[in-house]
Amino acid sequence: MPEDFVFGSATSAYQIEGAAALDGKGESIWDRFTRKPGAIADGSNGDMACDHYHLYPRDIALMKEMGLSAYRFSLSWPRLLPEGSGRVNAAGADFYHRLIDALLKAGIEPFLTLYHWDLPQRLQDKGGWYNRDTAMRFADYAAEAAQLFGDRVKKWTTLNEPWTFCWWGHATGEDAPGLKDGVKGGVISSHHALLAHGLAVPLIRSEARGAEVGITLDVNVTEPATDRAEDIEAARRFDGAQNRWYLDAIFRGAYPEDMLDLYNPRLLPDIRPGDLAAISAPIDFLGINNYRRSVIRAGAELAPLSYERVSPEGSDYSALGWEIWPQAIEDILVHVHETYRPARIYVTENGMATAPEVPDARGRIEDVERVSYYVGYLEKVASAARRGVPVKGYFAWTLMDNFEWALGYTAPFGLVHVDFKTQERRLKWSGEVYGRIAREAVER
Ligand code: IFM
Repeated sequence: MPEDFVFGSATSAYQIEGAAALDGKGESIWDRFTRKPGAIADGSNGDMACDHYHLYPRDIALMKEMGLSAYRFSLSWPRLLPEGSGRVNAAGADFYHRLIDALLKAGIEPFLTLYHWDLPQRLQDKGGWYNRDTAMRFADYAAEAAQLFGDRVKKWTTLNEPWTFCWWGHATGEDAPGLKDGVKGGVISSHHALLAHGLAVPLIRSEARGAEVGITLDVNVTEPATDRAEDIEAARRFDGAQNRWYLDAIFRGAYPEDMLDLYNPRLLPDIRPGDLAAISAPIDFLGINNYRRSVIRAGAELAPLSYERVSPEGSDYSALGWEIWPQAIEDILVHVHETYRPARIYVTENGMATAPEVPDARGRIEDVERVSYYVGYLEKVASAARRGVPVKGYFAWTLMDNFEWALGYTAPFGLVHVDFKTQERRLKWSGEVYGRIAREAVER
């Protein structure tokens, strides 16, 4: 990997912090959603999660032991601003001050994400991402956070995966806030989320001097399952909804014409003059989260997107049924670089879920499949770098087993095993190997 390449791990606030109602934290949409019967596979929630709120020094020690040079985490918006705007919760700010200071002391660079899905419930009560005003409230929150932490945090990400939180939260309802409003829900919430991003970028820059600002998108190379015209068209629509809608808006200041035609007029959001200029505010880096490729054929999902995801025969799959296809990460990196030319790219998430794991008789977790997943994908990231993609870092998803949203605690992704009864942490074999790669794979 190039000289300045960073190896890190990533987490998000709701998935690890716990302390859901402690020290003045406000309620988030995930606190509310997890109370809904049947919403979460194992009936669990993030009330305690990894108790990172109290155990963060131990978690930083583990990162240091692995030799990681960066850590990507998110702020809990309602921990900082319990009502979503206005009053700052001093205890919440204090937690993040301590976390950031401890990271810097350990020589680990903080990469801060402002929004990883835990919207303050008070804003949801006013319409959440359907309400244009949420974009303004996000911009205020971003400015406040940049004022508080911008002296020490120099890498800022506005949103994590707008495709996922907008579509699975508002179109299909499997994530919070659980709305099943179909394509219209996905498109309206996406427009307001992108506006929130665009309004926040200049504010973060002016409050956090010298900071680099970006956004993380979950983009996938999309391939038609066959060469039948209807499958090729379905793959184009899916690519338009998941990838081009966000990338074109951010890098070209326009939504893709074919998608505007598809949504027009019934499913279009209220796009006002100046919105796309704000959304396309220049960014310093693009974060890419990638796990698999999307193989698509015509089908019944989310009309008029009307697609179906196909699991190609003969491939290996993770415990979530996601295809293990390392070439996907090289392909998406090269594609985004060639098409949109972001100044820098970070792989802000990549990793693999297994079935729940238990230590063997020697107390070890030899997660061979995860080791080979990381080795395979990292080889392809290196190959993209050799092909000229300005990829500057890689963050394994995830530091430790945690609350995997609607799947609860049934789908561990961690480099570190967590015993959720005792909160004991144990480095897995993948953590050892990833640490070795982090220490040795950079030309210095
Ligand atoms: O756990 C999630 C994360 O919060 C966002 N990206 C995908 C991960 C695995 O599903």
